[in-house]
Amino acid sequence: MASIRKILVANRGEIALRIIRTCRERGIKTVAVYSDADRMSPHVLFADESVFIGNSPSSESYLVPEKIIDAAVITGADAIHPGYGFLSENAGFAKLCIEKNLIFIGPSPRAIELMGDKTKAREIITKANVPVSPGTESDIQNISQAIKVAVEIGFPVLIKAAAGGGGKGMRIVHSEADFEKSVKAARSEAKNAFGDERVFLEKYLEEPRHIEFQIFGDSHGNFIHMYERECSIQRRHQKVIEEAPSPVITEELRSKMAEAAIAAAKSCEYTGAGTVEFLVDKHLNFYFLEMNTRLQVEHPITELITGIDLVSLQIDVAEGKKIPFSQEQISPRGHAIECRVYAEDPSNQFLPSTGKLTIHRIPAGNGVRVDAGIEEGQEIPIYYDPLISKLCVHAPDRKSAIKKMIRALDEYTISGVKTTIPFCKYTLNTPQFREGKYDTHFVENYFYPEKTSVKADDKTAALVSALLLQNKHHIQLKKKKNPAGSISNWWKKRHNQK
Ligand code: MV4
Repeated sequence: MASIRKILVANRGEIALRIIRTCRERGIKTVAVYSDADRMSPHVLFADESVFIGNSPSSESYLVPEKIIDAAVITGADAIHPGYGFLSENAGFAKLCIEKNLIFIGPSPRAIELMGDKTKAREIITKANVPVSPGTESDIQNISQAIKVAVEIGFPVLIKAAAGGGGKGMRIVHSEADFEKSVKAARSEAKNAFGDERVFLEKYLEEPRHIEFQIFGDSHGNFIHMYERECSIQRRHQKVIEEAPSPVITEELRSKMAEAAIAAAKSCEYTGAGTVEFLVDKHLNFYFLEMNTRLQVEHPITELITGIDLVSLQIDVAEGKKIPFSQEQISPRGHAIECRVYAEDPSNQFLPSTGKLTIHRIPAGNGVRVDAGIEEGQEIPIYYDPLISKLCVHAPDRKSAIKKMIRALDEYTISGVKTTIPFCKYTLNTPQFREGKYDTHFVENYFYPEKTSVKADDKTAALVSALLLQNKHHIQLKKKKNPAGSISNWWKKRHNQK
């Protein structure tokens, strides 16, 4: 059993800070890596040591396996935590770590590879008796055969890239007439994006909800789940609001899906933290979508409802320890919501809003957790994901969690860039969200950007609201009819004495 003493964090921003914090608590030393654009970034200052790894574009720094490995070897790290994105789901990188005697904090290269190939994943998942949306058994070899399958399962169908995920190389096809040209378009998009033109076919589910299960495996063959997260509020295949537990699934469905998630994890002898994604239709049928072989952005809401530190458990499992509790000992408590605060303009198609974070005052208080990666005064680098922070709340029930989140969003002051905060406030106030009746098409169906547009620039708006708040207090004080000991009386007395 290896004892990890020093971890290189192969990431940046909030997730690098998140990982370093747990390392601190455990007395594990940390090494940060940074690109040119990140010379002054918080994760660099926060780690015990740091290594410069190259130019700002991630293709020349955070995505170069050799640079990360060299940094780990030079600093004498025993393990590498990849965070999410970048090299976290790169089987070749995980293999390279093992070859260099570094512990990769994540699953085996084989599990990453199996689940990364969506056709292979479909195959082994089907064998494990987990429901998948009906479709082709492997990638499309022959158009007329594929058309047969499409006719059999019925239109609309969805063409997906085998190397895909995140929506690239997908095409919805509504009729036989459009089929061949859609396959061609999807193939060329897939080839461009992944260097792999293989595509396959699935029945297209029209109004699905995206519900995912957090799972964990250890190297002793134990598997547990930590319940689900509802992630249907997305735009451009990027989640913005997540909550746990899901407001729609019944206890019966929850245990069926949990069982399927564990079966998926077992099917690839999964170790470490993983997420099994499902689509759930309006009749509450569920279908395996994909398995993410990493820690997810939205993991804090699972931490909030279970009280488990997922990064710490990842380290335990990477050290070869058994998961130190049983399934029965995990009991979810209350309700958690995450709002992702991106430097993006919701009134302009969620395009990145670049600039300097001139004011960044984060909310606090009972049941509020903010994982931020950028500090006031810092420029938001254009090279990476424009996530400023993840605002999470935890309350005894869903209603109070929504109220708490609205309070926290109101308290959050940002200026210098546009953010997704107005979008989150809007969404939390819609009847669809409040009643928990929303699916993955929420943004296109119910979001009208003009509802959140701010007329004045943000800085002026922040100043005006601060002044209005002050003024409220003045009015209250003046309204009181000379209460004994009031500030004004006290001041007058003092003044007259002089
Ligand atoms: C689907 C689907 C409907 N039916 N598969 C989107 C990203 C990629 N991971 C798979 N995706 C989808 N697969 C079938 N058979 C709809 C989507 C989809 C989606 C899924 C989850 C969350 C948001 C989404 C937005 C558009 C499409």
